[in-house]
Amino acid sequence: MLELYHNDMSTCAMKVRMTLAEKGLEWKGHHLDLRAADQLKPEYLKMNPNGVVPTLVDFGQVIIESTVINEYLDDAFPQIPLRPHGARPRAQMRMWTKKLDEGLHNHTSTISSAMAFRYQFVDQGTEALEKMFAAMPDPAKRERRKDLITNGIRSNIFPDALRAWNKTLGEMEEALSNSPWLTGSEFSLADISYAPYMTRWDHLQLNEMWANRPRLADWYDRIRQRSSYDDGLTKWFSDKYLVLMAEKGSEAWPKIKEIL
Ligand SMILES: N[C@@H](CCC(=O)N[C@@H](CS)C(=O)NCC(=O)O)C(=O)O
Repeated sequence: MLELYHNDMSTCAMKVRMTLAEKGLEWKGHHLDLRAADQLKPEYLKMNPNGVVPTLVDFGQVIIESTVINEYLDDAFPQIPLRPHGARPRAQMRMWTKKLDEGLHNHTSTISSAMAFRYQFVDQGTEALEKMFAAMPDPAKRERRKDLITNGIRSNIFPDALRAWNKTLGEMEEALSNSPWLTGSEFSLADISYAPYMTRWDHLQLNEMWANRPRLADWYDRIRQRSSYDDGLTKWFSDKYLVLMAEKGSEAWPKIKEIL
């Protein structure tokens, strides 16, 4: 039995849920409340020492890291393959997922926290916040979180995060110029991996970032038409988060436009 420790609006959890849905796999979910710091509880840290979601458990075997989990699922359940055929598209697929793991995901957290999620922490009180910071295993991430909660979009790291994503959206537009999917003719884990991030920009009202990128806009439309998108993403959307992101996203847009 597959068990997934996840969160409704987490981009990394969305990636894995969409993969499970594409493969038609049954799974049992354990939902973690990230604002209540469930991910930092000692029991959970034993499985995932990084204190993040998702974590997959397959008959007692613990797998962490969403990219690794997705490739694990593709190895363990090969009936519906999600890695493209051929060495070259497969290498491209890994380049796309590597980019997320080596910086883009952190940039996403920076943008999301600075623009919207920081407001969920503001009313938690100093004591609760200090307790959360103290429990965070990664000191660099702790400092980043403090900075973003305090400074929001005025944080010094915000503009670079935004520009890095804007550049990546340009690269996606380019990659889609000759083929329907990011690595060629086959839908793959690369497309799945970027679907939650486009969704995040959409929720934060950043659609202008693909106003002049028609292939990317079309890719996003086609991604949303897949039933796995409903099962892995839409079904889990939380109204509370959607309202917060839409409201704070619109408010921040003039400043963002200036940075871009
Ligand atoms: N590299 C990890 C990143 C996981 C991650 O950052 N998860 C976020 C949600 S998308 C999380 O659990 N955040 C809670 C926190 O940082 O306290 C992966 O791909 O699984």
